[in-house]
Amino acid sequence: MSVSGERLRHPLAERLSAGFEHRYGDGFVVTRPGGLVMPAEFLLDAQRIHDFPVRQDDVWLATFPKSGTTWTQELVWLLMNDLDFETAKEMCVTKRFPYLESRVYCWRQAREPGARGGQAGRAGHHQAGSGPAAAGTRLIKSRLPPALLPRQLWTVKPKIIYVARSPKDAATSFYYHNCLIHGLKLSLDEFLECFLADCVQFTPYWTSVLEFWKLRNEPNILWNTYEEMKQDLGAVIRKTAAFLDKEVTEEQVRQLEQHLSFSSMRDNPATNYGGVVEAFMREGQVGGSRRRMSPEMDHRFDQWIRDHVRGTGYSGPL
Ligand code: PPS
Repeated sequence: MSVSGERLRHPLAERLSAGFEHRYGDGFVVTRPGGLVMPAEFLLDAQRIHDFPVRQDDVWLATFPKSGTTWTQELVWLLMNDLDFETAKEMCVTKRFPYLESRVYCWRQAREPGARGGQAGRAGHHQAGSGPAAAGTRLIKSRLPPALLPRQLWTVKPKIIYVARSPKDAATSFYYHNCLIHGLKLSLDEFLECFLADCVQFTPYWTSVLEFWKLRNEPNILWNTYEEMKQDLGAVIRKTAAFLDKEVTEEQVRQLEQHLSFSSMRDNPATNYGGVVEAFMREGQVGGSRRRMSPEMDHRFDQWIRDHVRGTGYSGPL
């Protein structure tokens, strides 16, 4: 199937794109298939991603943005690398565990002749993009929904971990991420209004979450949540290790819990994107968003959640 897209023509999408100081000047598109809102540049790469060769021994991580991806990457990388804490602290997580569609975020640099992509883009191409010839288990993260992910995922069936997070917290975290990294100049409520209207990159939120929810009982899929990780990290470590066919002792679980605590990851440049952005690790709380958005927006979010969850049987984080 070929991937295409159409310009997203919505006043809130125009407002959002104008609110970015140094990104998304070309506006947003809605993809077909998938109905995903992405920066227009994504279409230059979408087919290559959809045709990306998958291997049986890959481990994939899929999430909606700001749902605990980095936290899970660090856990999975350590489980797959004999708990090599030393290397984990020396090398940025994005180099160890590349991001499939990273070139979208480095596209402007990448398409200029002779220009070098950003750190994530180089890592993505060097490792995730190196195709079937490269040796060893590949760890690959993506924020794309099933319809846009490499189609071989559904026939080759490697292990896939999905991490869900409450939409209010993910959306609020995404707002601060966009302000910090992409120079967004809107208020939180203005951004959330765009989010609820599916005008923000990587929305609709529900496409990602509900489609993976339906797949959660497949033997090659593990469904985790940010909220579970906050509540009982040890249990998520054990569950994830079992899924990856790795044995961990209780002492190792304790070491992992220590390494993966919010304060350790915040103080660790390899997980806090040290030298690239300030304060990637922002707050690390469950429910913190309700204190930040207005009561009206909180109310609108509740209604929006009810409307989308009704009839789906969804019991993930809300
Ligand atoms: S991204 O950019 O999509 O890859 O972001 P992602 O890693 O998915 O999510 C970032 C949020 O996860 C929080 N985080 C943690 N919380 C608790 N404990 C640990 N160890 C941890 N690691 C990352 C991070 O702070 C972001 O959430 P907010 O709410 O913004 O603090």
